[in-house]
Amino acid sequence: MAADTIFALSSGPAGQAGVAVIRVSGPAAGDALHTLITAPGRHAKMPEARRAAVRRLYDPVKGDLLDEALVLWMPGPRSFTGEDTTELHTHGSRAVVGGVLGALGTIPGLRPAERGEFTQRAYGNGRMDLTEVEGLADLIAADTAEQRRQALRQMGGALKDKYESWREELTKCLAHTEAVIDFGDDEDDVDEGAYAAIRPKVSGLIQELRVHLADNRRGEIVRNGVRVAIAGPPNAGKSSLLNVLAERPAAIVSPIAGTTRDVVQLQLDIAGLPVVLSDTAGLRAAEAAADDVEREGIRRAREAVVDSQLTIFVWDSSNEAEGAAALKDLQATDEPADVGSVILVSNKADLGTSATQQEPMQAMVQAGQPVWQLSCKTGEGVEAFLRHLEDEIARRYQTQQGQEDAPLITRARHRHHVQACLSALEGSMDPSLPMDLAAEELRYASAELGRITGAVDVEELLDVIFRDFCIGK
Ligand SMILES: Nc1nc2c(ncn2[C@@H]2O[C@H](COP(=O)(O)OP(=O)(O)OP(=O)(O)O)[C@@H](O)[C@H]2O)c(=O)[nH]1
Ligand SMILES: [Mg+2]
Repeated sequence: MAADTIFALSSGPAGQAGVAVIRVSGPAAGDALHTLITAPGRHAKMPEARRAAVRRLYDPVKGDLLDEALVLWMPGPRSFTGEDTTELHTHGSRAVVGGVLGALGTIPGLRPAERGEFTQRAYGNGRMDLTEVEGLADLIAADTAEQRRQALRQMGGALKDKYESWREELTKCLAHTEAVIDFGDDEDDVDEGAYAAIRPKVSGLIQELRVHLADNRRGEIVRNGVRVAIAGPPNAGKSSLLNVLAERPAAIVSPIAGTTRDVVQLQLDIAGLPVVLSDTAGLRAAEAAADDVEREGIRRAREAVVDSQLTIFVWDSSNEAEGAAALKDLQATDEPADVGSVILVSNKADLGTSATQQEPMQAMVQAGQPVWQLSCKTGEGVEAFLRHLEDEIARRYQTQQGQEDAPLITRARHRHHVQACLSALEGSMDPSLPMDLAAEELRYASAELGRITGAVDVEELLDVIFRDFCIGK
């Protein structure tokens, strides 16, 4: 256990809330509580462990009354950090919070906590593994319902359980190979025979890892946001559509073709998922662009499309030929947009209906893609399009029924180690490999899983992970 006792304001900034929560953790947490609740010249009784109690708090140096607060005394190891912990639910004003923090600072053995230090202690005391710590960080940062669901799953140990069960399985396999290596005789067929016994287990694991990796990066996308780009020829009404989605004039709209140049980005909550929506410069041939600035805008627009999970392709229904040329051009870029990831929008329906006679729209329509006829000006068709966009995002990224418990990879870090584990497992299956080398591969595979949960050397990682936290967590 850490020698010093730390304290911090764990709720938001002081002065903006009815209640503030101040946390104290470490060996002196009990004494600190006792000191604060003791009125000058009187004796105080500690509250019962894990029972909320109302107490007056006093400044131990000046004897001033600081607040009347709800206090909690949670002796370790049954606390968040695993250490003795005191929690003070005070009134939220600056004067109260400042007074209590100041008073705590005068108590010997106490010091203010660093960023993420409470959680780091929880991890250090084995209360959480690294994936649970990451889940907690995600929960604190969650903006949308799906992010919350995913973070709660991970914080509850769903990923940890998966990786630990795989590691246990590998440990059993290793025990088997080691027994054979230690006690087997020198005949050649011993190697192969012994490995044959665990071969089905390893190949089962390989299968599970492959399924785990083939997740379309859903967990990472839920965590970082679904990127949706609005693209199309100039003047089609892309910025108008962004404004409709944002419900405010976020981007400049004008009848001049080539108005938008920079990528205009905003965050939305669609179907409980964080969506990063980008409005982009109108796509037209480089020669047709007004100047270098517009050309750079077009380059960025293409980049935004390639980087996005979903593209809303917008054209002016009274000028379908221009839309067709831009779409064809976009599909011809190095990484052609996957047809299923494009939503076709024929805007300015008030000016006439798009017949979608042009290639490549026609081909997409024939392949079953709907075309959303709408008008940003009159609002017709907008409702139906919005509902479709929402359904599409929900279908791809919301947790579906029956998947509630399947933990997803939420960070590139996990993917890296799972991938390395898989490679090692595949390596161990090589029939020409002698038993001791196959065992070495299994050991390596197991260590890769241990790196995800923190069971195996991760010192250099800890700073990066805990830096994400705020002070007081
Ligand atoms: N009649 C009609 N005009 C529209 C509609 N939507 C947008 N406009 C007009 O079309 C013009 C271009 O709209 P923007 O939203 O700026 O188009 P854009 O695609 O962002 O254009 P660039 O940024 O230049 O590529 C503006 O004058 C809009 O008012 C619509 O549904 N019907
Ligand atoms: Mg625009």
